[in-house]
Amino acid sequence: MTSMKCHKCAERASIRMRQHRLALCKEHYLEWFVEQTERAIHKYDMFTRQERILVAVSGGKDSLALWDVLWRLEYPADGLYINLGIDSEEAYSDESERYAREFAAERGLKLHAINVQEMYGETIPQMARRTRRTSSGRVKPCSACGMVKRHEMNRVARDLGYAILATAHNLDDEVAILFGNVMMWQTDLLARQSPTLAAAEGFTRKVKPFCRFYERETAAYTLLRGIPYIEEECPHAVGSKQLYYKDLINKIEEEQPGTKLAFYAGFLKAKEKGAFRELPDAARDGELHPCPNCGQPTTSAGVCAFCRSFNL
Ligand code: Q46
Ligand code: ZN
Ligand code: ZN
Repeated sequence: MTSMKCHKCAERASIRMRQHRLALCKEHYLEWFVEQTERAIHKYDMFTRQERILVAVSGGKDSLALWDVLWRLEYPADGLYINLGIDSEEAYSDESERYAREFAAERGLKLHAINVQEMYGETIPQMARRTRRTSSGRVKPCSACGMVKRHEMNRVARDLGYAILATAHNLDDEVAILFGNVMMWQTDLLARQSPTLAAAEGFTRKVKPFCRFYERETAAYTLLRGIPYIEEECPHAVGSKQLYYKDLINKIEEEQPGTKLAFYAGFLKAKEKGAFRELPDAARDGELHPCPNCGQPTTSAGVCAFCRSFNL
């Protein structure tokens, strides 16, 4: 917080954003944040008010902020919560579900809640252990977790007829992903990293309306709106590459405010000009075809990785 004045009304500013050379009071910040979201929705052709949206909510600050903004903008957005069965001292998964449910109930919004253990007989850490996703004796459930979340989000969106799947990735997330993709020159992933990923071959359109917000901006929104959320991070995030990249990039941002946005916006501009195009099917690892068990698109021979992991 700062003693600067709001650029719009001369009240005391609640937040100063060096990267935008902007300081705003609470009221004008909340207004600005909603306007900026609406701008991103239009700029990247994400969706219209005629399309049904499914928001992936984790109970954390970003996803609840996204659902709140879409609700205030009167978009028809329902929520999807996936209980992964991740335990910790604070019972991470059950607690985060409670925040998601309370948020929905307070606003009269529809929340679809899924429990992975109830549906597939195992929690994510149990499945990761059984399929030997470990490193130096410790379970590393993140790859399994990512796969299950992608599978379930797509399944629910398709089964229930949602045109859009919205996730709350912010600029810090996107920049960390971009940095990782560039470090490994994963050109196929660079081709697909985008604020709007068109629907294709059994996949719902995926959008990231918060992709231009710094993490501290989404945090400030949630705080100033007084939205209760789970503050605890998933215990498995500790030591992840993503967090390591975020720390590195934050150090650069401190020295040179605006670096994150410039890095990401420059990437999107390069893509607009034709960089990192998606390869035609024939040049990929394998052609996409529906999994014979669950019907979702896969490039694996036989059943998809999700069905294989759960022995379905
Ligand atoms: S929830 Fe799942 Fe994350 Fe936890 S197990 Fe890893 S991927 S860290 S976003
Ligand atoms: Zn103001
Ligand atoms: Zn399958």
